[in-house]
Formats: sequence, C-alpha cells, structure tokens
Amino acid sequence: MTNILQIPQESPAVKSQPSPKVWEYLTNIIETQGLIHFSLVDPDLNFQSIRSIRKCVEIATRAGTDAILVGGSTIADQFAVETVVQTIKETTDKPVVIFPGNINAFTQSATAVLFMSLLNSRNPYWIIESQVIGAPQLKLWNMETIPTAYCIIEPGGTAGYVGDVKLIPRSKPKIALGYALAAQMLGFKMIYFEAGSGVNQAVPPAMVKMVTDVIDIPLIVGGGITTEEEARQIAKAGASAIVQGTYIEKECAKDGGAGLKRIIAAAKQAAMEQKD
Ligand code: 1GP
Repeated sequence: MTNILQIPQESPAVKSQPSPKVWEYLTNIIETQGLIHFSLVDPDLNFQSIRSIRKCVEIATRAGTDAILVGGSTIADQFAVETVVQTIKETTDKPVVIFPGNINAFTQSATAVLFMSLLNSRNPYWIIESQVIGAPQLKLWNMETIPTAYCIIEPGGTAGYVGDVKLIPRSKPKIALGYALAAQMLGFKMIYFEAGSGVNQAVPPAMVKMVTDVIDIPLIVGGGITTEEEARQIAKAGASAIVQGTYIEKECAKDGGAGLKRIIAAAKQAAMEQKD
C-alpha cells in the first residue's frame, strides 16, 4: 500500500503551482456537454464494502459519469480514504476528486481537491480554520485545489448539522443569490449548493435559476437528486454540475445503471438546450 504520509525527497519550490488539469477537464465538459455529472462515494467503510464501491464506480463510469467525488460528513479515517481512492483509481479512468468533510479527508493519491469553505456555517472552523490546517499538507503534495464555496440549503441533512449551518431557506432564493454573488466576488471558482445527502427535497430549480441568471461561475447542485425529472429541471435552471451519491450507492446497481444513464443523458441534454 502506498504510504500516504510519504514526504517528498525535495520540498516543492515555494512558488510552484500544480497544473490545473482537473479544472480544465471540468470546464471543458461544461463547455462541450453543458453539465458535469459527479458520482459521490462516501469513504465511510462502516456502511459499505470495497466490493460494492468498486461495483458502483464501474456502473457509474459505464453510465457516463464524469468524475468521482470522495467525501462525507462522518468520515472514517485517512487510511479508509486512501483505500477507497486507490480502489476507485483501479476501477475507472475518471478523475478522483476529494470533497472534504474535514481535515482528515485528504490523500495524496487523489487527482484534485474541492478546496471548500462552508460559507453559511456559524462556526469559523468550517469557514476558514480547518482550511488553514489542511492547506500546508496539500501544498506539500502539490495537489490541485479548486476553490469552491459551499452553501447548505434546507433541509441540509447531516452536512447541515455537522457544519453548524444557518440553513438557507428553500423559499428564499434571494438569500442564496447573495451568497453566490459574495462567493464570486471573493474569487471562488465554483459554488456548491447542497441540500444534504439523502434528503427528500433537492435544491429548488427556481433558486438555481435565480442564481445562475446572475453569476458567471459554475454552480454545482447536490443532495436528494434521484430522478431523471429532478436532474433535468436543475440542469434546465442553469446548474453546471449535479452530484449524486445516495442514488449511486443504493439504486444504480438495481438496473445495471440503465436509470443512471438516462438521468445523466437527460441532465446534459437539458443543460445544452438551456445554453442555446
Ligand atoms: C451530498 O450532494 C451530495 O453531499 C449528494 O447527495 O447523496 O442525496 O445524492 P445525495
């Protein structure tokens, strides 16, 4: 097994920057296909096996997902993250991007990291303090980081609870727009609107539309997206990416990925039509 605490023989040059390969890959997908589909894998091995992760990733890759996110709010440990990332890399050629739930969510084996700030947390740890602790390690690894503003919308799920969040009400798209504009003005490259993993209400398309009509940076939408119609409506409203975790974990194997393939195709088609 790779030693995840491996220290490079020579320190990286102070000003060297990793090449933005994943960022270029993702923006090219938005440009040419309208929308990115992310499959989220939770590295918490208490609830799933390496074998089931392998199977889900295989199916998602065949169904047309673009990249695999690895992360969760109740993370296990760094060795589990490393094991899961290695498994995914053996299974797919898609980029493996860390979607960190905390400072122990990183591994050098990942292709890139969504470097996130939870903007509507009430606890500075999730807004900037955990990032201060994590950043030097990512620098040492010369890891590609994509600055992403993370905002949690009602109902919020576990992420909202763990992140000590002042949830954005579903009925208040103007508040969501304020966050999105602030994120853009602060220089974030992407915004992630999260409704919470496994919730029964995805981010409202009307909120997505109000935000994407105004901002210029890509909006990722995740949490509670399980049907073709929900994916289509969110894409039609202007999202640049959708994330599916629970559906991938619990549903997509039931029909060998046929339903997932339809969801991805519908979302990409709606996004392209919305651009025209
Ligand atoms: C959670 O947005 C993601 O962080 C995905 O949510 O598990 O509901 O698809 P689901």
